[in-house]
Amino acid sequence: MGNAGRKIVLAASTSESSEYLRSTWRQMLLATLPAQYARWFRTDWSTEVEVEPDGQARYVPQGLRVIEAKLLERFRPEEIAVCYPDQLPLFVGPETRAVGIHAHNPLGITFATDVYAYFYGRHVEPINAAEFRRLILHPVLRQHKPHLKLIVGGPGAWQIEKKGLQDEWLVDTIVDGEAEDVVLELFEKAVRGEPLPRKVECKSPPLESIPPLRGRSTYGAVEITRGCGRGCQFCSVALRGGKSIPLERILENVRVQVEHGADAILLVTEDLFLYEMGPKFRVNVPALKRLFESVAAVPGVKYLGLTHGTMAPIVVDPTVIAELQIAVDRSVHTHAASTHPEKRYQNLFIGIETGSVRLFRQYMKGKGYPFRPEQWPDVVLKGMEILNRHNWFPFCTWIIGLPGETPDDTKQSLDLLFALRNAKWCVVPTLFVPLEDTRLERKPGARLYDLTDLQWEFFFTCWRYNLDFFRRSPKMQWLFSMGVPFYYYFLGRRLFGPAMKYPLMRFGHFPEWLLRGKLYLDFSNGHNARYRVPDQVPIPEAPFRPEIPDTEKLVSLE
Ligand code: B12
Ligand code: SF4
Repeated sequence: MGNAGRKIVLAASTSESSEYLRSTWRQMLLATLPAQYARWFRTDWSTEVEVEPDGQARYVPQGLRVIEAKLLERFRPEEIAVCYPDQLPLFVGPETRAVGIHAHNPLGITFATDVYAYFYGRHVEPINAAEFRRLILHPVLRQHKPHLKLIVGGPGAWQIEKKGLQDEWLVDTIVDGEAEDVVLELFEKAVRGEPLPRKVECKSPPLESIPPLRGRSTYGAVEITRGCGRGCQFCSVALRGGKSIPLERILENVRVQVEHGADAILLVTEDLFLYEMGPKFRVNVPALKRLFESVAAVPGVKYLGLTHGTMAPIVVDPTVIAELQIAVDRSVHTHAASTHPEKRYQNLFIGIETGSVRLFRQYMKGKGYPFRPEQWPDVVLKGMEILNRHNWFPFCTWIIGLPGETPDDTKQSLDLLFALRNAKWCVVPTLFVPLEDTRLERKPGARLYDLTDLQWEFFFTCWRYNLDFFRRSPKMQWLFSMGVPFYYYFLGRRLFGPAMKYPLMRFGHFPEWLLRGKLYLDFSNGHNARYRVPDQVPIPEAPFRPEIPDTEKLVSLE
């Protein structure tokens, strides 16, 4: 090929492609750790990726593989290359007409991301933002820009427009949403050198438009469902048309992953329990079991990983977790608290988002369906008990600062958090971010600098739990405890004021007698617990019908 370059080059940043230790949560850290101090955190692995002998990427995020597969319907394989930033000079040359870039979270401004980088100062950016910049500003793209079009797509592409960087970064087109039905026309135009629209808004494609994968995706990611239908107002995928991918297609995609060297498969979904579900979100246990067993049976598959799920289906039909035992047997994760003979546990990302019944009713009541909003705390507690009993230790997100959150709402979240103090889980507090294309897009985002003392207490109580549950050595706890006063007096107080002081002390394991009266939760003499795990959560006889924005596009509730 020499230096003539390929007609079409597709690229993703290394930090969004890396599958270090097959650990999804480690990659999530890259969205939060500050680039400037990356060496302190020993995150050299953030850019650890594997390159094929011809210089192409061994694995990239699944969304980019879908684009590659789509383009291969019209272009020859020799006309397309998929690579990481460092290999761009091998493929971008005088013949290149289009460069397509995947953006998962390019500026780190979605939820749970810049929050943590901000702890080191206002202008510190997360690692994946720095890595994306390294990709989009690569000198070879600038050198050949006069004859090529730069097209950016992916779930985080909106961030470039939001930050007004489209022109500075010379991006011709931002593709917003699922691109199957627009990508061929767009790239063909680019190849012909025709002008492109600045922005393309996509509609959910029919199932037939989603092509089988042709290459390996990061973590061996393979979609099993797309879309959701529960309609949470802060969520950008709430409006994606809901569909289950047919089992044969899933298995075909799994086989492609293995052929390209993957031994782990990540089953990608917005909600695991939507897979082949029945009417009214009824869980289809036999279909899920068949899916897991068939994927695990593909020769070469050693590990199974999962992305997202919701609590309500687990409480409606707890047998689903017991029936999916294979998910634990084939998990890559281990923890001393697991009762599995090999100490394995399975992970599922679950959005709890709030303990306030009022906020739950206002913004996300479909998440708890068929339970009523006032049953949400019980659903969370019961769901967690069922999960933990079967060695599923979920990673849960919780949103601080939803629009209109009052001190009473925060107290309700703290009460629910307190009731979960002995759970086996990880809880990630995030700040509300008004995502584009959501019903809350015009609401103000929450800011770390404005957190109340109750919100700080919530934030650091979460991290105290995580530290206690995941700390592998007493030395680590000791280091954190020592670091707390240093951080507070040298940086924290200056950046965020005194509201964080006592919550931070709880995080640092200061004695409870010092904190009594200063914080809402009292860990020493038994906080007056508002919630306990219920024996059962009754399913309402006449479940309410959540208001969902555009029912036609979504999974049917009837
Ligand atoms: C798997 C996954 C992960 C995995 C693996 C990610 C990876 N690097 O491969 C893990 C767990 C590591 C992860 C991490 C994070 N994730 Co994530 N992740 C997902 C998930 C569940 C599936 C992604 C996927 O494969 N989808 C299927 C493919 C086909 O869809 P797609 O990627 O959107 O691709 C389509 C279009 O975007 C477009 N497209 C994609 N690429 C390109 C390129 C071009 C050139 C074009 C034209 C079009 C195009 O066409 C594709 C086909 O329709 C999605 C939710 C979802 N269901 O999409 C969240 C999601 C993308 N993640 C999200 C977030 C917030 C994160 C984190 C920032 C979380 C955090 N706070 O720590 C981190 C960031 C990681 C990092 N390094 O920066 C958000 C993005 C929100 C937003 N709109 O900004 C989502 C939407 C989840 C959500 N419910 O909100 N994630
Ligand atoms: S349950 Fe809510 S937050 Fe989760 S994917 Fe569905 S709409 Fe989004």
